[in-house]
Amino acid sequence: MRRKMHPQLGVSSENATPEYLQYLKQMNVTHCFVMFSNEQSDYEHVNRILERIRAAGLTVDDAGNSFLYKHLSIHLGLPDRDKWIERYNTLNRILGNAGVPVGYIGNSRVSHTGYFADPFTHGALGRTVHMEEILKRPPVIDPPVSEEQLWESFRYLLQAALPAAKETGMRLALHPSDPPYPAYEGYPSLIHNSDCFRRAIRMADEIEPGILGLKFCCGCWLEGGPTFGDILADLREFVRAGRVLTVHFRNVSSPLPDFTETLAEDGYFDMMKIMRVLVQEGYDGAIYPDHVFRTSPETGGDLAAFAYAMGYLKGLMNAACSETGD
Ligand SMILES: [Mn+2]
Repeated sequence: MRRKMHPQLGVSSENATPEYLQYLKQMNVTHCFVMFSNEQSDYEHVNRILERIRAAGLTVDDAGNSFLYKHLSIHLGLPDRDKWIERYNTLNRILGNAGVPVGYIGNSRVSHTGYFADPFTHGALGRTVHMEEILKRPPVIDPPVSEEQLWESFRYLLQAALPAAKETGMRLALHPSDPPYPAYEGYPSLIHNSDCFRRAIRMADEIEPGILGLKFCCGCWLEGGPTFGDILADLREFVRAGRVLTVHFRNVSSPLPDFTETLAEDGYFDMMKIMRVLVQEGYDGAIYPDHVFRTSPETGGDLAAFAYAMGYLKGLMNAACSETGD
């Protein structure tokens, strides 16, 4: 039997409790990522939390601090960016030295119109995007940043981040812009189609080859639809190139301009096709259900929503493996 991909769920520096770690164990989830808060991103806290998670039998695939790696000063090249890049790199060094093989890099903007119950959510609240509404929003920055300025800021970040990651053998995973629309809220999106990913990899490889990889977010690919790329062909290409560091396994109601996130089983794409590509290509990295509905705390809330999504993901994974005799 070939080594399978491993489903993962998230642990935060706040919820790394014995109860939560046991919940993961009881679902036979053996891998996780860890999100650190600003208060707990120093050497002592990071190592203490990683030890606690590992002592519970979990393997940490990837980790970071979303305040730092998503910092707008870094992405838009604002005057104070060096301070934030330094803090970001310090955390990556701590994580890399602690044996975390994958950190995060840049760009992961996430916007939405709101969380609503609609025919796609079965009464739960689902993340919804109406592009027309988002495009009416005022710019968050003045003067606006051009696409070339954004890419130059990304190159500047890569020049600092890649050598630091290389020191500890860490790789860095880049997520698409969400929604993957070329520009909104006053600045462009770095990754709004699969060619943007190819450009980012070329740029990174000129600085330090092989370190930049992808959070292959099926959700973003499907939000963009054909405008983003051919999800199955792109997935095959990036897996074969060894660039997929984690997969976000998520479905939506339709491509842009309007979508709601759905259960994996009833969005517009057949998620089994994605699973088959991953199994056929021998993908052995992390796979994560990504976003879930907001449901009532009285009936389990996030824990129930993630348990359902994880069970479904594992069912498809095992079905795809049996098809290929794995
Ligand atoms: Mn994602």
